[in-house]
Amino acid sequence: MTTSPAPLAPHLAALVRHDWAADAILELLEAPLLDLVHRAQTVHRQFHPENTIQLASLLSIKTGGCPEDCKYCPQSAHFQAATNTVKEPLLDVEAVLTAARTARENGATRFCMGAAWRSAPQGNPKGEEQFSRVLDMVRGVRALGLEACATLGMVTDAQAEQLADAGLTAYNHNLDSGPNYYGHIISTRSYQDRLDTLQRVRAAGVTLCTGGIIGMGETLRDRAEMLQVLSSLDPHPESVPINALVAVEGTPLADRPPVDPLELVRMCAVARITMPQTRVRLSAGRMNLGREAQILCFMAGANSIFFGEKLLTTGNNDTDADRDLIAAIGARMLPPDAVIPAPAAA
Ligand code: SAM
Ligand code: DTB
Ligand code: SF4
Repeated sequence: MTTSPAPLAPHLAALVRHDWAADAILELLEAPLLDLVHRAQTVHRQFHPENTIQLASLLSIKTGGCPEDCKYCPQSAHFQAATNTVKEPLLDVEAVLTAARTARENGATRFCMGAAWRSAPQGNPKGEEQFSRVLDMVRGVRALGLEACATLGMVTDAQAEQLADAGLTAYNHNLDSGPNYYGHIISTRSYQDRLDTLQRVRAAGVTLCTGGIIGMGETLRDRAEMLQVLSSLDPHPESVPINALVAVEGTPLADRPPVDPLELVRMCAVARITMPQTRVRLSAGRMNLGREAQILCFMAGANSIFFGEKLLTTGNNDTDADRDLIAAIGARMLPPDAVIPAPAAA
């Protein structure tokens, strides 16, 4: 049975808006940093338990050979000859569940499975077998008491419903950038394709995890426009990953300069202000941040990180260092009983 959340008090409901203008968001992105962080933290404390950080673990369940041409991505077949990515077919269910058990033992409450597909497989016996394997992975991860997230590219209505029936908590499908910059980064699908998939997943009753990447050469306005689109979704995405580009050798964006950590702080803060109830996840690029910059991101409203020494194909922060950081600021990991309940009556 799905339980609807209690209605918000009027003063809080007024903060949850779907009509943010890109200009107003741009003004926030340009505001004095301390004002911005103060405002974001004020919003944060009205909607979220303080000092609590969710750990999400990632696993690449199918690696490389993707037909899309996302210029940042080491898994695109267009650039793979020049990157060091090793292609891996879809993993077995048991291998995935072993990784999920380890993630749970380490304190993760969400387990995210990423596949380098343009769209989830279907339409022939091999595709059907692969998709049903993914459904088994989802059931297995949920049976461990973890939130299950999957990112498989585009899905049909029927696939979204099957994922919901299997108990999938969240579907990750990033908008990556603002609608006007998107075409500079990806040519093999449109922004509208992304929005359509999000709509299908939402209609099936699965929560949305959708965010973007900074540091790809976009302007501040492009970032504002991305946050405008995200905050116009009604309801807001339940989780928004904020990634800084991991500039991978062999990809067209390999030479992009590193993102200034304060830019990530600003993005987290503005995501928090414009989407007060959302889990804001400080995602890729965290290895380039010192402890203080990460703490500023938490001050700004980030309340989740990817935990584990690997993202999909690239490295992530050392797990002991992450545990020490959480302990040093007196925070706690989101407890297992705060896991989002199964979305549909499975
Ligand atoms: N193929 C599926 C898709 O694109 O939705 C799922 C996997 S894809 C690798 C998931 C997300 O990872 C992308 O949407 C992008 O936002 C992020 N990502 C990929 N490579 C990245 C990089 N080098 N730096 C930062 N984020 C990256
Ligand atoms: C998201 O927004 N970031 C994660 C997750 N969702 C799937 C992926 C980051 C990938 C970074 C590059 C890599 O490791 O291949
Ligand atoms: Fe990489 Fe996903 Fe783009 Fe494929 S669709 S190239 S896996 S980001």
